[in-house]
Amino acid sequence: MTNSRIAPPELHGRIMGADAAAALIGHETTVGMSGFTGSGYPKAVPIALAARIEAEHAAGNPFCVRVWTGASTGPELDGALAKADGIEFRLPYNSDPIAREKINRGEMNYFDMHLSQVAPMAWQGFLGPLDTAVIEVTGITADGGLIPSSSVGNNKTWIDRADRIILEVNSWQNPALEGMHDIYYGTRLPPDRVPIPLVRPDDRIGEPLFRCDLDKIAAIVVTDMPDRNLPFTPPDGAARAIAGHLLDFFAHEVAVGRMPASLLPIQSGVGNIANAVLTGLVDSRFENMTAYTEVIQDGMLDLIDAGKLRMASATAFSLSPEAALRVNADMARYRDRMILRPQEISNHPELVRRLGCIAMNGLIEADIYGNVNSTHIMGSRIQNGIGGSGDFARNAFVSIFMTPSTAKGGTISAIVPQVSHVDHITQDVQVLVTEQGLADLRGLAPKQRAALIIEKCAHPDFRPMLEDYYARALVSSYGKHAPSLLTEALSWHQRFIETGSMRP
Ligand code: 0RQ
Repeated sequence: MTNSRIAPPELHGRIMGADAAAALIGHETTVGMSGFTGSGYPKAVPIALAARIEAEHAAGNPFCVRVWTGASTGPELDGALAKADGIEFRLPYNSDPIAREKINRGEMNYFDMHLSQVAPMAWQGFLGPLDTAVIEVTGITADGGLIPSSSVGNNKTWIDRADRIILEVNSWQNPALEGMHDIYYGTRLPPDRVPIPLVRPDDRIGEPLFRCDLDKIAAIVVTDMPDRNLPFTPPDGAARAIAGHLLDFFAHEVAVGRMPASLLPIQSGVGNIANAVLTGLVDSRFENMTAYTEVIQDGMLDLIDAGKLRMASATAFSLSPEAALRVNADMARYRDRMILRPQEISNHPELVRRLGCIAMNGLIEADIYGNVNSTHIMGSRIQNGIGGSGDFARNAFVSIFMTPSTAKGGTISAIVPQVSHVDHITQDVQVLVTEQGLADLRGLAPKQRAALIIEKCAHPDFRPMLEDYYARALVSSYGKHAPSLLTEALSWHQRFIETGSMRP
């Protein structure tokens, strides 16, 4: 079989169907797959593997695999394998609803990690060996380089570490992707680490292709399937209000000379609110902006098209189906404005600190002292995972968290006496924004933070309850540095679990 995207003739004999490729994957082995959000994940082999697992289970045979990826993936990977009860262990991030249910029922082990740390931890070795890499690529060049797809994620590490490689060559991906990527091969483990030579978001420090030992390629599967991301919902009133508060904040930071008129490199987290903020920037006065972030969403395309965003560095696209078609149809033009890098570089703490990123991430709840819970609903049900939010929040020039002030139809306050799970400690949360207002917490002591967060961020329906709690904590708390009534602090969550509402 031949395929114009697979240039080396010696590889043509390894082209096979997805079922034959999936048959190479063994029970209880570890599979490192490509994929970061709904971009660049393998689409045929995981489905074939899920069918094989279902057949094995029907025959009474146990079959499961350990799955490592870049981050979340699409339904053909996480959804199909979780539905087949085929995933025994998963890292480093999940947003698939079927997998989420299995995790929250205690049926799937999930190691939720800082995304910058996945590759270094894989190299440290304690995650165990990597048996098979299943990687989507755009093509294979004559000299054996792999042209990356619409996400880079941990692919470099999986290709280097796996004993055996299965490639999916997806002709849906535009060949003009070649040249957009920057694959850096200079990372080392201590004590051999050296500075990463990136000082501006648009620096290229690596190579456009993955290096690959062709002898390790066991199978090549040819596909023609689109990336699948969920569409963004149009910004609602709350999202527009949050965007408005942030634009005022940026204007203030520029006016007082803390940020240049082009701002600092933007990092924008996942979700509709983050996308709405980017959309808000389209009509702002800021020009010549850059992004140093994890994913390129629809809002960033709008900023590029409006001539506001000079360039965006990320590890993946995270585009709605409509925006993915838009990029795919005009890839050669976008290629000059975007760089996709390994996630250990897109999220690297050294680089985030050096560049001075403006980190903007979503949250589930924040408490009156500014601790943030990004992951666990009512303290124990995981929603997605910490993702890259920790990589950026701790190291940013300014770390912003944003949320509507209520959730679930107003039954839940996003501002609570005490978060039920902590992902980001107060020291990593410098600005908190809801549709009600923005609390600039920089330089404030705990009691000052509490007063400001309640005043600026809480919903008016919940503000009196928070004021009452805080006033009593000021009197009765064991210590008066960060006053807390320990037994009462989490009673709001318990009330929700018991009655379906935090309201009394
Ligand atoms: O659940 O769908 O069942 O109704 O949580 O909430 O409002 O859709 O919010 O899409 O902005 O996601 C923190 C999850 C916010 C996201 C989180 C319920 C709510 C809904 C989702 P339903 P929304 P968003 C990396 C950036 C961690 C990873 C990260 C996230 C569901 O931002 O995963 O930051 N962050 N990566 O109803 C109970 C509350 C709730 C609540 C929301 N207080 N209590 N349920 N929900 N608030 C860096 C990059 O560069 C990408």
